[in-house]
Amino acid sequence: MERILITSALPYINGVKHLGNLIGSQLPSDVYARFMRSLGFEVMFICATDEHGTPAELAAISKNIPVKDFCEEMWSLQKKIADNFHISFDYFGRSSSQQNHQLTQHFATKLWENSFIEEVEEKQVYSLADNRFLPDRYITGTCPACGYEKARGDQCELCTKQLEPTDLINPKSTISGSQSLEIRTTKNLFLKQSLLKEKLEKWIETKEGWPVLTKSIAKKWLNTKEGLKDRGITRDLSWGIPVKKYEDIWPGFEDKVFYVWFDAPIAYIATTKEWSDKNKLPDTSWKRWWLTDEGAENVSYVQFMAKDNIPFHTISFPATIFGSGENWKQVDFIKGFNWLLYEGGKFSTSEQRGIFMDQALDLYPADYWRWWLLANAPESSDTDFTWESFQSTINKDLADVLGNFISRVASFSVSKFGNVIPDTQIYGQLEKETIKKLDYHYKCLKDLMQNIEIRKSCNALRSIWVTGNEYLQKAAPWSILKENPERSKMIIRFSLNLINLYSLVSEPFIPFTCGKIRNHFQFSKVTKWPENLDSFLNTLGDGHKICVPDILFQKITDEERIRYQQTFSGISP
Ligand code: B3M
Ligand code: ZN
Repeated sequence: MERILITSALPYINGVKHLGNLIGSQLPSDVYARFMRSLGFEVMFICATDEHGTPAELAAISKNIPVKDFCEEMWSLQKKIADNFHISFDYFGRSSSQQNHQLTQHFATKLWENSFIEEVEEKQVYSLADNRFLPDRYITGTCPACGYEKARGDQCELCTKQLEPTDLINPKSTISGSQSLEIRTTKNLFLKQSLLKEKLEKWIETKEGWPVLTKSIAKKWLNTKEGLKDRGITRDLSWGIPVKKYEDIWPGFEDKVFYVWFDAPIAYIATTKEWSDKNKLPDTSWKRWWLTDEGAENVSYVQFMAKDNIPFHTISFPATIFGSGENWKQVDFIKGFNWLLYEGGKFSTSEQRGIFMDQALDLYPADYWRWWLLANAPESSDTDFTWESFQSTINKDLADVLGNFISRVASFSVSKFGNVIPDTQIYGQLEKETIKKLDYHYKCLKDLMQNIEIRKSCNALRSIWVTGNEYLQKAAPWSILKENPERSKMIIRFSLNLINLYSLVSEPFIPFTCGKIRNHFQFSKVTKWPENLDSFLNTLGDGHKICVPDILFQKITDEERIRYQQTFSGISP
């Protein structure tokens, strides 16, 4: 049987991520991993912090601690937050691991041996005050085209013109503000991905089922000069994976490290090795996921990411793998996401606009956020988080539909029949019709999840919940209690079986609540989703204990909504 390898784009280390980052990769990949596990697939779900590069160095400098310590701290924090959101990684590693050092250097060597790397002399901006080369986006100045004074060295944000740092008028370092900049010559290693154009093109052509968003971005990059330009894969920095190990091949690179986007995707593989090493497993256990001659030919590999990461995953990383000439597993399916906006604008770290993952958990349980984000996942276009939408979605879907059903069934049952379900008659016509409807939505849910259609899956799941409410309303066990107590009990038995079903099929989306429900009602452990709802909905019978659970979902009040709207609107710039 096929095995499923899932990677979530690696969150950058420089700070706590916001809700837009969460729905862009970690959360949808978690739902998919949980779903595939519940179909019985063997799943490997991998993520790690992306730790190298200038932003990490600068964040550490601003906190006045060594970058190594900063990363260590941030890794623990990011891991803790992911755990609190119930993201079920099989392993959450670090791109700075020894495993990634070795593997990145291994790939570079292979690429060199296969003539896909060359040394290139370049002119770059050096800041005397900062004592370092400045990446393009750390240089600001006046845009020669429109006169905007805060244009960055790679692009003017106002008129969107692509720039070279040397185009800027009055350039200065964004780090120190210093204007003592000079142009120095430096040499870097370049990956000659243009040589792999045909191979990449053919490979992408075979990906018929890729989402439109993924494929259109990949094609755009393949077919523009810019896209397949040979890329510098080393930098003049101290924090990163050193190139110097290969000084016999690359003299003069002693003070350079690999570019963060070169080593980050390699960390998907290295993190799986980290998992295997941590668990003291033999190398075969990670290789069977990643090498097609060691078992990975039976792996289906799915990546999750926000749209700005797609070019690196459809062009640069596949080029690295092809260029190595080795049998590494290439991705089979890329699920890309558009942006999540916050109340009509951008999430902004610097302006403290929007909600960050740690803050979110201080306000409401993880499942509230999970449900809203998944039900509104920015799949076909950008979507907007608004407090109004959050309040109404949670209050309606979770409190009124799901939560209310469960508490009504449990309270009625306990108050009329005591703490166990007594022997009841077999299901009647209405129950059979309800099973039919449920079956339809259940099949939709499974199909949609197989295709990783997150929003539509949420709709299907919601329909399953709604079907239960409609059933209960129609069956009205309270109104027939006197004249037909047996039927009333049967309705409750059926409803209790529905709760069992809900807690199973909602698990990928709201796992914490589902765990709570299963515990509370002492539902036995089901590891696999049922083939057939008919028999599953007959699982619980006489003698099954029930008691009334605490309120599962507190409603969000208008007062809360208004208060939080203000709190998170950001500081005025
Ligand atoms: N670190 C995501 C970002 O910060 C980036 C993903 C790397 S995946 C190999 O935009
Ligand atoms: Zn401009």
